[in-house]
Amino acid sequence: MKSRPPASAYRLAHERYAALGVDTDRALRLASKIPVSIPCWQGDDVGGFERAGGQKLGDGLATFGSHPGKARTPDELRRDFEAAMALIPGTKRFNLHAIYAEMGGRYVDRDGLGVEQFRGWISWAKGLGIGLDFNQTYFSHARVKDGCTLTHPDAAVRRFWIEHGIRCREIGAAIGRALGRTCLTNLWIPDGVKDTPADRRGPRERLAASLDAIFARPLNLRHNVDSVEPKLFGLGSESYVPGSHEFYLGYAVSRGKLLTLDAGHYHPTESVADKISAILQFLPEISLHVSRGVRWDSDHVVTLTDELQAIAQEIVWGGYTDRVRIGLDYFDASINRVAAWVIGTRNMQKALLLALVAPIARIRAAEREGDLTTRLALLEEARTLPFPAVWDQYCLEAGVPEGERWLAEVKAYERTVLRQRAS
Ligand code: RNT
Ligand code: ZN
Repeated sequence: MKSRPPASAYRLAHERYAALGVDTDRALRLASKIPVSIPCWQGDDVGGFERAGGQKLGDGLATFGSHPGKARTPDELRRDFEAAMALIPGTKRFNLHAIYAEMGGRYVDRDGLGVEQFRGWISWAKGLGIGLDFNQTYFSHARVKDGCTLTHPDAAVRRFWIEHGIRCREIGAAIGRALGRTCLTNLWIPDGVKDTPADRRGPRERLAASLDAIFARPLNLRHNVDSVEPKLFGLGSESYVPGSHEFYLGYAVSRGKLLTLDAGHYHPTESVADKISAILQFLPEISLHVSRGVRWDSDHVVTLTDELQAIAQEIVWGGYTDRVRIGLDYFDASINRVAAWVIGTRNMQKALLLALVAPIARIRAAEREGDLTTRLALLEEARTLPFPAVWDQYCLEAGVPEGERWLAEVKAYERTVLRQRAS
């Protein structure tokens, strides 16, 4: 699709940015190398393929909407993602959950999963030249008891889920080894209670012990790295979540694990962007679930908000691109799911590119000199520099449609593929 020569709009933008000391050609090169991990679960409303027809979503997560054409099989999901990939510039990874196991006609429960159930995904990813990430699935299952898994008072419940945790790390390591790219295996549990608990200590002690059992075996860090994901509250866990931010921050720092900051998991006025440089004083690496919280939901499609821009600025301006594993986390069943992938991921990449072309050297110089007026003035001017021409150039160089031209392709895919799927 490299159909056109660099637009004159880009040449003008290049000059305009150069006047502020910014090299947009360099920014384009850097942006294209920052990987973004795209959630497989946006493609089928977090259903997975454990059983034909998908698993009923539950245990703290919910999707709304019934846009036609959701993927019903791994092949459909792969095909849909390839359609999205063709419209997304930059380096992409695909983020799997354990429920996306391919059973091949023989059901295996979560405590029995192994790499065999993920070979199809591995060879597909290899063919596309992309990396994979992985997640334990601690929801949508009968062994989630009273909304709890690793913190449950019943040792048999905990044992089942500890085994699942162990299996998934090993799958992650096998994925990383096979693809030659480190897999991030991320652990989130829905455990929590609806109303005020009488014991906040017990579940946290059990969680720490369960996690230690899951992580007991050291794995080659070139193959797999583990991350733990805190949450403030969830559906049905409004009053108490043992795996809170403080809990997992302490756990990650003391055990040398990554921490996953999900942008939808905090108080609405709390800035995830601000946490990045704080936590990176004490952890070598973190991972992100870039998301968008709306009232009580934490998983709306990522849009180009100030918060998203602030996150990208912290990563880029802080010099942290190799210490933050950027992943997205959202699921919306009310719009075309391929479009949801494209919109959310392109927004993440726009935010990264925006941060890369900001005249940060000038802004920081002003700050160092105590010229706070110039700092504010330039931060505000940076918002309306001719960024669209730079973004379009980025898309053209990546061979994907610029501007809104991707939408026509998604609409065509909806007509010819998605609407042909019987619901
Ligand atoms: C839930 C967590 C978790 C999930 C995915 C599906 O609140 O954010 O990351 O969204 O694993
Ligand atoms: Zn998340």
